[in-house]
Amino acid sequence: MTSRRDFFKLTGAVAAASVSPAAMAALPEIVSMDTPSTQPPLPPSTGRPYNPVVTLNGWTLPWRMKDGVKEFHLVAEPVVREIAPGMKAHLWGYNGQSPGPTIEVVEGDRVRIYVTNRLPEHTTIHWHGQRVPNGMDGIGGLTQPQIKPGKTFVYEFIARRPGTFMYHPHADEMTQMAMGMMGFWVTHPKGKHPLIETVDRDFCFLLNAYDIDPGSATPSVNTMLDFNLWTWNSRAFPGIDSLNVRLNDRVRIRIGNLTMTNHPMHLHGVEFEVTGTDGGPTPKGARWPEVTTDVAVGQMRQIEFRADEEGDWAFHCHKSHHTMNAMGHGVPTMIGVDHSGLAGKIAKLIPDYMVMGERGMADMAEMEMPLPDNTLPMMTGQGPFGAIEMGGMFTTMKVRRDQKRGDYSDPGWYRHPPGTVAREVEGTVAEPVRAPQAASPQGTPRDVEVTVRKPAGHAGH
Ligand SMILES: [Cu+2]
Repeated sequence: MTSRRDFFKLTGAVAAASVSPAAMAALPEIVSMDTPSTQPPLPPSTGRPYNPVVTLNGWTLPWRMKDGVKEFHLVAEPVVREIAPGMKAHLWGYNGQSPGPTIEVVEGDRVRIYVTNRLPEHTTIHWHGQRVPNGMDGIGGLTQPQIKPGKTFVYEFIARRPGTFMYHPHADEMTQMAMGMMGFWVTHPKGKHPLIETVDRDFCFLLNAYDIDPGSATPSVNTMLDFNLWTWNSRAFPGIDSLNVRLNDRVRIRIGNLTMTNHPMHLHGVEFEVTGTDGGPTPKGARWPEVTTDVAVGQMRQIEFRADEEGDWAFHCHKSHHTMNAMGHGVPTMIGVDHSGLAGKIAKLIPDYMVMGERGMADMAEMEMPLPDNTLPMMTGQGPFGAIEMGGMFTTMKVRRDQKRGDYSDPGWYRHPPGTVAREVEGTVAEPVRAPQAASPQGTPRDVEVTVRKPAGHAGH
């Protein structure tokens, strides 16, 4: 992995009219990120020690210590975010990316966050879940004046409660969250905490969703439910990095949901417990084993487990439409419909015409069909055994015996021990023994054929 220094691009002076160059020089430097790939953890250089988190396809914002206060500088601005290779979205975010950088502090830290607004409209930041003085809660109009374009505001409070939090605007919220304005916040405990375990790896990311028409780059901000890109930290599979861990590591994954629907998050291979929410650590007697936990809108969940099974384990939202990308949601169900003859006739008129979904949709994932510019195939990704047929909120957790402590790099595909992979059975399969069937009133029973017929106009076309 490249060193942090290579990734950090210090940007020039801020064009804020409200702050003089002298005053601006007194603010913390603006640090910006220009890549959507997962950055290595940022160990604390000052203050109390902690085990830093790794933000999936994200990064942690450096701070400076000034007179015992941790100072951060967030810049709200338009950004270009690669959702996955082949598609870039025009979003709004912070410090070069959407979501913005993760902020990591320690319980009891006094923090000062400068917020410079480079958006075309006003904004604020709300510190979701945290104990703050009311005037620091970031609700435009209610607890503070809006931050106008070009202006810089400062927030200051003590991070009183350890836990898993997020930040987002509370100003023109529908637009600004639909455009990607959000970020993660972790407050580490200041010492041994009876309900917060020490873990070897601590991952975090936000669930978000966009409605971006194929061929375009800007989200539709008025969409209420019918989003077509389901993302983790504004990345869709195969753009989401894998979670790479060492065998027997204790792992924590922190997840926050800023979409408009719930996401049942499902991890293969192990059982986990929900050890905390944005409300704080879960009492031990209220924890139970799960393999799926629902993260409702505006909620955060942290799950923990021991990664004691080697392999490449799927980790995804269990809503099957949320593991699909933009292309394909408007396609009618064609299973069982016989296209023979028809395709040839249409192909004479439309050379690229392709029949879709006659035997299910898997054919589409295997033949990489041509797409409009700037969109993603519905089901995609190549694994060691072929097409993975996933998109959206999907990735893998790679558990390896030889992964080094503190090494978050991708170990490649799992090499299964001989005899441990599901395989084809040779030879013919005997017909099952069936109970004798009475002749149907219409005549002799014919071969079962699945035909799906939808009422006319059901697809809404
Ligand atoms: Cu989902």
